[in-house]
Amino acid sequence: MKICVIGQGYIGIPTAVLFAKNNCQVTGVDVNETIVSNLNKGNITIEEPKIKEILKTCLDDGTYKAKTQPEESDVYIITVPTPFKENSFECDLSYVVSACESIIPYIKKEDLIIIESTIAPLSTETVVKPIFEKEGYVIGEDLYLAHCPERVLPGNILEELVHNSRIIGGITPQCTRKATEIYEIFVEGEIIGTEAKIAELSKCMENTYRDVNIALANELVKIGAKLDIDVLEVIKIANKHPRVNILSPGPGVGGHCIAIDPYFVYSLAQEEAQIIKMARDTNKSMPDFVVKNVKEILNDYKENKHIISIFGLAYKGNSDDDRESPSYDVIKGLENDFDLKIYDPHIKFTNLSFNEAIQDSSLLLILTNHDEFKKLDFNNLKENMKQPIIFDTKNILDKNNIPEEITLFNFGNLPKQ
Ligand code: SAJ
Repeated sequence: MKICVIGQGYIGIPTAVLFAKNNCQVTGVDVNETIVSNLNKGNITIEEPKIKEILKTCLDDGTYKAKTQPEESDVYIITVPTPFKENSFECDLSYVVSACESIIPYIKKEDLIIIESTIAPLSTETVVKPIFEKEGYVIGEDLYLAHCPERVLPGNILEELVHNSRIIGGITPQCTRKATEIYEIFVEGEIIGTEAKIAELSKCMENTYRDVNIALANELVKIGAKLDIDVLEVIKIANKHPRVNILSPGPGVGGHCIAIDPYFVYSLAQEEAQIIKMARDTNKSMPDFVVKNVKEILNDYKENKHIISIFGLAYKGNSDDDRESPSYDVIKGLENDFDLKIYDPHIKFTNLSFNEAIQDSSLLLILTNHDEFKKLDFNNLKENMKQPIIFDTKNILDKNNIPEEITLFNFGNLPKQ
């Protein structure tokens, strides 16, 4: 079985190596020459457990190679990014379209094409299918097409690719059957056959569900600040109910998925998708809310240029991924009034050490839940910060473990508004 995986990013690389590990002959294709040459040397730019070792084995076994051009295969899997268009919120399919066009010279009858990239509902039918029909193929008879959205959590991708359930949305039942056979190669979770448009909307709604739930938690933070109620305690207690699970509030929703996919649904049904849009707006308002509270905490900021230690650029804990990270909006809101020292042990281009980042600082602002930030050296903070104040927007520090001399703010005890 020869498989071409177009797009060697967070999803494309793990998918390619899993097929390669399971005795398929895999070509990982990416337009970026540096990524390709690095992959061929066994170097990986993404931070993901076990991936480097598996890539090395596949390169040694000759089951994986990376190239800048596709080559003739039996299966083509598209794993390229799908951003949204800023002005219309529509799903930008340009990378998917050019990936599909790039395989046209190589495809032949009986081949299978799979779109894994998250796409707006109906895109497989109305945008992708015509690209191949124009070449004279009848989809479902001599070429097979399916949308099989990836649903894995960065940080745990290899594990989830194998064990999560997998949605297989064929354009016809025969397309679904063909794509099912492919994922059976390594998927141990349930394989759910359905239609392409159902797969598309299910995937978008999974991420939308999470966005709406996070927005509810973030809205609750604002309510708590107004009513002077510790909402972190409220969430803890409410979640003891067997059918309640309010997610965690934070400085905003980052990443390339949850902060984007809800717009794909909204753009197609703007009047109907009211809650979806409101949730996006609420989550997008959180960086400003953090900035406003920082200014409350350091309320003499107009007279004194304070140093703030920004802890975390990555959009999620223990990750090196800073795509759509709310930290950038927080930084934008603070940089004119404060001297910012940015510290993130997972992001290579932030080169300050812990000590440099906290020296003479008036506030340590936690924006990412990296494990390193959960075990702070409080003596060091007391000795070297100008004033030992922490604002923990991710609720990773337990107030009961903080020494008396350190002031801790979080979303449960914001300064009086
Ligand atoms: N976040 C909160 N509060 C929470 C949970 C998350 O503020 O309680 C924030 C995080 O800090 C982060 C953002 O949301 O900034 C998203 O992080 P995440 O870890 O929840 O999810 P992603 O974006 O990394 O991955 C999601 C996953 N989708 C769901 O859990 C429904 C993953 O399974 C998808 O495969 C992925 O999107 C994707 O590629 O679509």
